[in-house]
Amino acid sequence: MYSQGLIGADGRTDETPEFLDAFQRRIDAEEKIEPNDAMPEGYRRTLVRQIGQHAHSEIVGMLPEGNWITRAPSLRRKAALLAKVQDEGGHGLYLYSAAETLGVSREEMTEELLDGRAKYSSIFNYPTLSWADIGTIGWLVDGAAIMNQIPLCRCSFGPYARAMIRVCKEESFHQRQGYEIVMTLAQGTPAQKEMAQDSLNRWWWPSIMMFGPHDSDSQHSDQSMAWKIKRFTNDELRQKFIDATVPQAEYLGLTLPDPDLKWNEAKGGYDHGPIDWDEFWRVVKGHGPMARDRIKARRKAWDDGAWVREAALAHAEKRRARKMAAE
Ligand code: FAQ
Repeated sequence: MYSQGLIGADGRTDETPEFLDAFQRRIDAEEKIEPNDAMPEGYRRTLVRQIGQHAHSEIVGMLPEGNWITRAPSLRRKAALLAKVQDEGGHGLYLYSAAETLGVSREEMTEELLDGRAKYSSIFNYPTLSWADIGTIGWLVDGAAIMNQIPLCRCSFGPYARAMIRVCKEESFHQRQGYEIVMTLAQGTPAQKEMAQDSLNRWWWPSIMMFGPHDSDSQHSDQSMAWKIKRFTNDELRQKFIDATVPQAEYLGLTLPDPDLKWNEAKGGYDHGPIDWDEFWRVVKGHGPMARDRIKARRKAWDDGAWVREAALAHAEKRRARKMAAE
C-alpha cells in the first residue's frame, strides 16, 4: 500500500507487485499522476527530491544575477534583468508549491537546503565577475535549463509538468535576453569582445556539467526514465545542448574553450573533450567557489523573513477565528 511519509522516510512500505504493476501501467499509458493518487513511495520521494532541488536552484540562482542589478549598464538592461530575476523567484514558488502537494512543507525543504541535506544546481556556485557573465548566464545557463526542462513539461507527475510549461516560456525570454547581451558585446569594442570571450571561457564547462553525471554514473536516471519523470538521460540532453550551442557561438565569433570539440558525421553531433568530474563533485558536495556565500545569503533571507511568516500566520489565524465566531 502507498504510505505518505515525510522527506527522508525509509522506503520499506508494503507495496505489492500488483500495486506496482498497476502504477507502471498508468505511467506507460501516459496518464498523469495527481497528488491524491496512490503512488509508490519511491516515486513520491524521487519527485520531492528533484522538485525540491529544482526549486532551491531557482531561488539560489537569483543571487549571482541579483548581484548585477545595481550595475546594469542602462535602464533597459536593468529593467530586463530585474524582471528575469523576479521570474526565477516565481519559478521557485511554483516548484515549492508543486512539491508541497506531495506532503512535504516548504519549511522542511528550506531546512534541508540550509543544513546541506538538499542540493541545488552546481552552476550557481560560480561567481559573476563581469557584466558579460549576465549575458552568458542567460545564453548558456538558461539555455541548458530549457533543454532540460522542455521534456519536464511531459513529466508523469501533473503539478510538476504543468508548472514547467510557464517556466519554460519565461526561460526562453531569459535565454534570448542573455544571447542579445553577449551579441552586443561580441560586436562591440575589442575590450568588450574580450570580456565576452573570458566569460564564455569560465561558464562553458560548468554549463555542460549542469546536466549531471554521465549516464553510467547517474544513480537515478534508469528509474526516473521508467517512471517518465525524466524523458531523456543526462548525456542525451547534454549532447542536444552542445549541438544547439556550437553554431550560436560561431555566429557570435566566439570560441568555445574545448579544443576537442569536433563535428562527428557518423553520430550527427559534436564530440567534446573530457569533463572534469572531480570539479563537478567538489562543487556538488558544497565546496564550490561561492558555496558558503550562497547558503549564508539564503540563511539570512530565511531568518530575516521569519517575522513576515509569523505575522501572516497570525493574521490567517485571526481571520479564521473571526469567521468561525460569525458562523
Ligand atoms: N548540480 O542520478 P543523477 C535553472 C546530483 S534551474 C547539483 O543523474 P537526477 C534556472 C543529483 O541530484 C537548474 N547536483 O540525478 C535558472 C544526485 O544527487 P542526490 C536546476 C547534481 O536527479 C537559470 C546525483 O548528482 N534544474 O538553471 C547536478 O536523476 C538561470 C546523481 O545524479 C533542475 O533542477 C547538478 N548539476 O538528474 C535559474 C532541473 N546534477 O539528489 C536562475 C530538474 C546531478 O541523489 C538563473 N532536475 N546532481 O543527492 C533534473 O532534471 C535532474 O535532477 C538532474 C539530475 C538532471 C539535475
